[in-house]
Amino acid sequence: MARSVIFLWFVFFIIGSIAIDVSHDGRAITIDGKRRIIFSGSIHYPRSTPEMWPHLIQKGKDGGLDAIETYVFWNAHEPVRRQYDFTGNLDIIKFLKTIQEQGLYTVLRIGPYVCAEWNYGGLPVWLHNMPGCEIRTANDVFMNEMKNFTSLIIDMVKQEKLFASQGGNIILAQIENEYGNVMSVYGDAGKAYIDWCAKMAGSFNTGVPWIMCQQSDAPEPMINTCNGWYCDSFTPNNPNSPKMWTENWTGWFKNWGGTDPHRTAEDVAFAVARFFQTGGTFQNYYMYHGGTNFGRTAGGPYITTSYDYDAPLDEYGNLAQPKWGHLKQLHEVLKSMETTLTHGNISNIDLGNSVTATVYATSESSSCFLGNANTTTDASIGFQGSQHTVPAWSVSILPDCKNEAYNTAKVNTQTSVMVKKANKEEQKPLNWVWRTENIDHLLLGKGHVFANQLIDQKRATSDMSDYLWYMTSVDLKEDDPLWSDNMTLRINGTGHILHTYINGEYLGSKWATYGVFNYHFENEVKLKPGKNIISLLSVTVGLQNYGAKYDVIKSGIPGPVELIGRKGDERVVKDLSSHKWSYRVGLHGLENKFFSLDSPSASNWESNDLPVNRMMTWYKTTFEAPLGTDPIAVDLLGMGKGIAWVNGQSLGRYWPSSKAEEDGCSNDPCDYRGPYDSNKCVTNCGQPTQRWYHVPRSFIQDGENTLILFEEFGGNPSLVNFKSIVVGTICGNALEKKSLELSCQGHPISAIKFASFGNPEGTCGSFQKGTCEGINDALSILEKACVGKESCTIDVSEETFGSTSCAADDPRRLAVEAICKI
Ligand SMILES: *[C@@H]1O[C@H](CO)[C@@H](O)[C@H](O)[C@H]1NC(C)=O
Ligand SMILES: *[C@@H]1O[C@H](CO)[C@@H](O)[C@H](O)[C@H]1NC(C)=O
Ligand SMILES: *[C@@H]1O[C@H](CO)[C@@H](O)[C@H](O)[C@H]1NC(C)=O
Ligand SMILES: *[C@@H]1O[C@H](CO)[C@@H](O)[C@H](O)[C@H]1NC(C)=O
Ligand SMILES: *[C@@H]1O[C@H](CO)[C@@H](O)[C@H](O)[C@H]1NC(C)=O
Ligand SMILES: CC(=O)N[C@H]1CO[C@H](CO)[C@@H](O)[C@@H]1O
Repeated sequence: MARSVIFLWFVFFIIGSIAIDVSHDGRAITIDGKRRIIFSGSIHYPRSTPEMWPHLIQKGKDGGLDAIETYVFWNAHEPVRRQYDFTGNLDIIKFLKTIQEQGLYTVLRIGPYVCAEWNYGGLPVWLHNMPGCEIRTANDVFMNEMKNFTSLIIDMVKQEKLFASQGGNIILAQIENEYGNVMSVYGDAGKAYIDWCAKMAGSFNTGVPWIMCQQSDAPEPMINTCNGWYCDSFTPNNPNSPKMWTENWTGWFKNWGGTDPHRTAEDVAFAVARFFQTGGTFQNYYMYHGGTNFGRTAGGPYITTSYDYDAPLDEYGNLAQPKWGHLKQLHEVLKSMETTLTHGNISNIDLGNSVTATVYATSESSSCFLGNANTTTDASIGFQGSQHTVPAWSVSILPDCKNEAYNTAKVNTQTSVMVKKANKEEQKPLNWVWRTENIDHLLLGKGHVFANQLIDQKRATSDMSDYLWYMTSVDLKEDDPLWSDNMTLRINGTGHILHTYINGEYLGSKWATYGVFNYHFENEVKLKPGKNIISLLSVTVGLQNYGAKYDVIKSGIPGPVELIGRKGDERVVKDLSSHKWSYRVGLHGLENKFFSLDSPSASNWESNDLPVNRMMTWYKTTFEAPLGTDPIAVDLLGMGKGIAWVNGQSLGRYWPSSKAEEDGCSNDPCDYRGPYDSNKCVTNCGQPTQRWYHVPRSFIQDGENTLILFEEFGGNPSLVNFKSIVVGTICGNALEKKSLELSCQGHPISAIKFASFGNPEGTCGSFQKGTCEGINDALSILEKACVGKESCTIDVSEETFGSTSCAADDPRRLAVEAICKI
């Protein structure tokens, strides 16, 4: 017994440490000498929870991914210089091991600049505040810190033997990120910096190739890679580098005031298929699971708390169908062609009107693509003895060059319509208690720090809080040239949000919007003779994460702050910018952890006279969590803007009073044809930008739970409620000869609402019978096969549904709408 245990341990030890050789040639990444097609998907560990990781990664694996890609988030791990946090959802080693346990590879994009709509692009603000530091250029202070953090991560990973060269699963690593987009602004120092990055990365001896994305001059042996919505026309800068796509944007992110972006499954599949048609061999979905910007991690400014990204897995971790399934089928087909795609001779045949055939031929077999990039016209192509219809903006894949195994525009996967389900216990309204955010001493102008200038908010707060008070006083005599009955306070701010108070009275607020860097606050003020106190609360909503020298873009109030007096036509302007200003970082309630259940001041809440629409107010309630395992969201409709916590854990910023722009949505179904951009196929116009906030199951306990809200703008909590997110309806619309899988993702199918085999019309929710139909009763066939089951698979064929009178050239389809039991 003992001996066999030792023996097993020995075998495990040997297997566990067998080095995997990762290299590349001009065609592909090679793993142990074999050229590979690699599908990868981005999942950022801090945007979910350790409890969610195994499920997300499993769903990626089921969807046909070979690898998970993540950035490393420096400012999360080192919030204060040399003080590290690798706990909870920042436990990167645990995340990497979870990927390894599922048998997938990892692509580790260390950056450490990451962009990613992440606060300040992932760089710590203390770095910006270090004397003499210049970020992302040949600057010793910066490079020393970057090297220090990068070495730390590499050491941690090596310690756990996670690089493929050590027997682990990390096959590629990335240094810097999209620097090529901004490098010219940095001049020669930029070039020196990127060369230094390459040299430093090489010096780590990780034994795996390094990549640089969007870096057309990536120095050897770095592989330069492409990011974008399409990368078919990308060519690496070295014939020995394979064609790799590190960011295929599966959708887009959302900003406060913006609409919900959607990128169709057909268009994502088209982009991927074209990439492989044109010689690509490594492809990563950005994002595969977008997730949630918990706490203060959202970048921007003005990136929302939800980072759903319209990715194949939605924010809550559910399969976003049909995207997930349509891509899974694409991966299967391309994988079946791995040998021809990575070894075959490539020949292209231009068929005109933007139609191209591509043949990958080895001596044993060949595989073909028929790509139609024409945005409006379907193509009818006679190719190698058979006839093919290739819809506009689609690619047909013919693994044997004869039979179409997949077309990017023909979706044979179910569509899932998600619903929010109320739970029984929660029908009764929540009981709220409240307390005031105490700002009295700030309205009196009493801060902690003084300066005779306006300080950049990043510098004053080191980004430890969204909130910074700027306070000053103005002594006015009635004979002051400024004095008049009609005075104005004018402030040039970058915000992102400003609340102003004069002599203890609220005066007004102002904020900019996404993509706009400045606002001008201008309000009439009533001043009094003698001392007047001006208190300004400046609030950041995620620091800039992108652009050349994005790091020095000012936050807070750069000034000028001016008082303007008017006497008749005469204007007197008094600039207060270099007055004596006093500062205070943060809020009283945040400092005293009102959101924490074990804070010493946790008991001082009031239950009477619940205020509504009152600024600077804390609210607290208890709730029973919805039972079961379905994901949970809290509806914050009615609230203004603030921060939400469940059982002391931050859900992130909320801002339901921010409405998405009115224009840009259309009632017409989204046309997948033509180049995508983030303004295409948007929804949610005129609605709250984000009304629902993810409450991870792991934040919840059995029995009573606590929700605490800090309301900055003023809101009404009476509508707040919790729901679980489940699949409500599923629709299928599959072509003959395909098999259609229907699944309610963890719940049984309770009824079939519609089923027809033939030429049914309409879309999910409005299917109608067409002019021809199979003679067997499709509805009862589906009922028999599916009702009561969690999933079922239907063979879409005449054998199943009987003969039809459909015209021979009219492709027959099965349309189904089924209801899930929720
Ligand atoms: C990082 O800097 C600290 C000093 O601040 C030093 O002790 C440590 O060795 C450095 N780490 C590396 C990997 O250079
Ligand atoms: C698309 O097809 C139409 C009709 O054949 C043709 O007129 C047009 O030039 C094509 N467009 C492109 C970009 O090839
Ligand atoms: C690929 O092309 C080369 C050069 O034209 C030729 O020598 C080789 O035999 C071809 N291989 C196959 C499998 O067709
Ligand atoms: C104060 O001056 C502004 C700017 O000239 C003007 O628009 C406003 O009507 C004036 N208000 C009063 C009360 O006179
Ligand atoms: C307002 O502040 C921004 C950012 O510092 C600056 O670029 C701009 O010139 C200022 N505007 C005025 C009117 O001073
Ligand atoms: C150039 C650019 O915007 N790059 C970004 C592309 O995609 C995501 C946006 O979601 C960013 O993380 C990239 O850095």
